[in-house]
Amino acid sequence: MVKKLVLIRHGSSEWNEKNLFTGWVDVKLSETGKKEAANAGKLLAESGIKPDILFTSRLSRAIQTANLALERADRLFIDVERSWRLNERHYGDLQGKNKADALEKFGPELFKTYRRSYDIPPPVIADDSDFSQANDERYADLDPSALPKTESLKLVIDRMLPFWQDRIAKELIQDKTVLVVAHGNSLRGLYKHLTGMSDDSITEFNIPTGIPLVFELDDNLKPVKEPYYLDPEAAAAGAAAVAAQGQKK
Ligand code: DG2
Repeated sequence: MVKKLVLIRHGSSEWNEKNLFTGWVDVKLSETGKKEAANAGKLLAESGIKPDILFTSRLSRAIQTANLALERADRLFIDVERSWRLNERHYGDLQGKNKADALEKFGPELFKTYRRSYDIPPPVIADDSDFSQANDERYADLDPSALPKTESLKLVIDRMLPFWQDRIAKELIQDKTVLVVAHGNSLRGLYKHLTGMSDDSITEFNIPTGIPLVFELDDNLKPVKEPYYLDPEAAAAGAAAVAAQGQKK
């Protein structure tokens, strides 16, 4: 039996709209983002895909998106698990900074390296920064050495894989339809893992907000066909807008 995995990047957040690097900073959905989240639920319902279990990060923008989408799809009853391992990439010292300002400061090459290179993280964030998670109660259960101060995409994949293997893959193997609501970069990491996309190609790959991306997987959790968006046109426009971030204030 083909297994179904649906990935949704949360709807547009207040900081996406202000063009700020967000990472682990816990911002809420914007009004547009709430609409995108409900629309994701509508697309799911229209597709006939019925998630049995939801996995989200511990960040509000993903949780809000999942709730609004499942409400619209009339599936608020399904089981839910949240994990810091699905959190967005920790953006280090860039958290809270404007993307256009960063582009100006670093120049296009270093800006792209920090945003999209596979294994080069941005500078670390200081514990006393307003945007640090060093004393954030929601991570009090983590070993302090596991709490990131910056991350590359590679480091995101490293910390995500144990949760993929222990929890998400386990449910898929039992033929559950799985919904994962997370973030631009944590989902890029999962996409890379599932498709085997190269370190180079992933630098050009962007995920739009609020559009379900469906994987159909075989018994070994390998894609049986290209993953597809439930609204391909909107997804292409959304991905292009993400790629262009930094060019506007
Ligand atoms: C964005 C991604 O994460 O930004 O951390 O700023 O998906 O949680 O809004 P999200 C952030 P880019 O890597 O696309 O700049």
